[in-house]
Amino acid sequence: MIVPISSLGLVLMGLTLDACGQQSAGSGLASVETKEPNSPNYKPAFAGQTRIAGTKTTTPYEGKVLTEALTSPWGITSLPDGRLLVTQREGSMRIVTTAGKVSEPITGLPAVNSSGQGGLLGVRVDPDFATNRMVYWVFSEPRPDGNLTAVGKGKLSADEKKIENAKVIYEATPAYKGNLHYGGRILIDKQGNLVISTGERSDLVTRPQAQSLNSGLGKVIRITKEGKPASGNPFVGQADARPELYSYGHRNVQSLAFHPVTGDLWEGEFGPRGGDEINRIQPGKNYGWPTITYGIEYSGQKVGEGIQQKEGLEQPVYYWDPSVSPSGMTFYSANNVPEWKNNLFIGTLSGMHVLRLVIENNKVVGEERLLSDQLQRFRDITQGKDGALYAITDQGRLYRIDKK
Ligand SMILES: [Ca+2]
Repeated sequence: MIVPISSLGLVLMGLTLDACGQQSAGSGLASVETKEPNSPNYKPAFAGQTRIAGTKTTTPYEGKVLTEALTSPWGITSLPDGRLLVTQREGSMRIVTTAGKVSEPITGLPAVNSSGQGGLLGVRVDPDFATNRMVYWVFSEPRPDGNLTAVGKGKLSADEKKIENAKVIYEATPAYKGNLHYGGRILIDKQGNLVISTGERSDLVTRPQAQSLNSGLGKVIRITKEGKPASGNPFVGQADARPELYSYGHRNVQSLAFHPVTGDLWEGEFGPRGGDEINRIQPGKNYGWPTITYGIEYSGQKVGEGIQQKEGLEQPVYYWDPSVSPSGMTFYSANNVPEWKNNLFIGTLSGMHVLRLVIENNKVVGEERLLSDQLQRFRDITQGKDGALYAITDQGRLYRIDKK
């Protein structure tokens, strides 16, 4: 099924002159957000931190559904041959071709707790996968005292039917009896370390641990492929701090991506009612939750003191109110659609679109919402070996998003 997105009307809008009469690719249109904020009294820390000007892709492109046969897919990544490895939340993986052919479930993974937001989550393959066939994944691990975000690794068998010698290499303790806010993304950095995101488990009782350097909750974590703290981590040698921590003060991090030019680590996390954020992560820094936030409690109450800025706490590069629920994200580094180069693409859940952010000098200068007409909860997105974007949805679809 082919869903045409671009039209002549959109092309013309993309060339609209802004109020100053200057043609601008990123600042010519009204903000894509038209709904009232939950917190109209919360003011951004700097111009352009929210509700930036809209932008429109002028290159004709399409979002094509390749399959609808996936079951709650959560993470997607490319294999060296261009096929896609996809996790399913219930605890299995599938290999999908770019023609949409779906393999039988790959078994052999450790048990997952798939209640609530838990299950088999993010996935990456080793940079040397072609020779070692190693796979790394994040999951919610059942434990006698609750459950927690954990990291596993194992070898994809030659027949691609199972993961062999699966091993749990890291556990973001403490465990907790809940089923929300596991984080769950994973990247492999240039040094070959695993960069993992966790969540603060949502409840008021665990939330303060996002600020604790002696807890795995609400963090970005950087470990070796053996699960040990990576060398160069910011808190190595500091008393009462865990050496595997990379940044802290996070709520529930389902977005991680490296910028293709600067190499910086970018992160996205859910706020409560409003306050979803994009951050540029620097090692050792405190990203504020729950001390500062642009969101409010689901009840409508303020969070903590109800402050949005504080000395020593990092401001998000960008935030949304109301929420869009940013999940998986990727920077676009291909040439298929030149105007997308180095843009950030984010799958949104409650927003039900693929979000495109144009970023210049570490600031957001334009926002676009793609595939809104599909009414899908976009869980993760990755760039394929062919330079197309591939996105999975909670409803079980895999999309290819590319030039027509
Ligand atoms: Ca924050």
